[in-house]
Amino acid sequence: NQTTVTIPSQPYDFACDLNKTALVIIDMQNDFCANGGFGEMLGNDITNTKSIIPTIKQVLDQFRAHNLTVVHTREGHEPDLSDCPESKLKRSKRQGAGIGDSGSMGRILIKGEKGHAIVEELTPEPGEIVIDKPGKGAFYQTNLLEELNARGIESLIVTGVTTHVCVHSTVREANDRGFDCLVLEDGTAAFDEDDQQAAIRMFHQQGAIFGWVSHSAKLLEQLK
Ligand code: TIU
Repeated sequence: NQTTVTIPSQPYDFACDLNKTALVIIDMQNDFCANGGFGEMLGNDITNTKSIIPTIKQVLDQFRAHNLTVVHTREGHEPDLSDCPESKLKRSKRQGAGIGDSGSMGRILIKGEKGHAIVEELTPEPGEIVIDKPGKGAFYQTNLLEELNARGIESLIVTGVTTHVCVHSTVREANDRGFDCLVLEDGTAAFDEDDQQAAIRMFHQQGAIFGWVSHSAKLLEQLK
């Protein structure tokens, strides 16, 4: 039962079998997308990261309607910070509010706290894969590769935040593991528009060096 679709993309059309494709939603957590979260406490403007929630929801709804594979990731650490490298912790503290410190949504980037939770609109449903990751890339110290291999997944449609940090790290890791990645430009965001533009260009330059870039409408056209 093969359902191959072709999605107009940069630098050229992206083709995939939807039954071997997963929607990956990276770190759409309150800490990065909600007022009062870590992102905002660090002085970032969360307008852009918050604005992509409805776009991702539209794509998620279609993946759910077609019973396709969905992966959600969350960046975060154990309450005792045993899975947080000292180097990451030290650098986070230099910004004012650090990992594990208390904020208006509980302890920053700590599992179980409100800030760590995925924004309400995109709450995972039973049967969807939820990956808790201590790093920026979703493959590092997680079972994501095993989960994808178990389902025969070969291609990833990637969304989430932030484009230049966790989305980039994850797409680069996925490339080295043999996955084809399509990034949705309007389904990803960085706090800063220059970072967004640069990150998007880096995916598809040099003949899709890390993958393809398209827009949600072009994907949704194929999921009707
Ligand atoms: N999810 C993710 O991108 N984590 C970050 O720390 N991003 C920043 O842009 N800082």
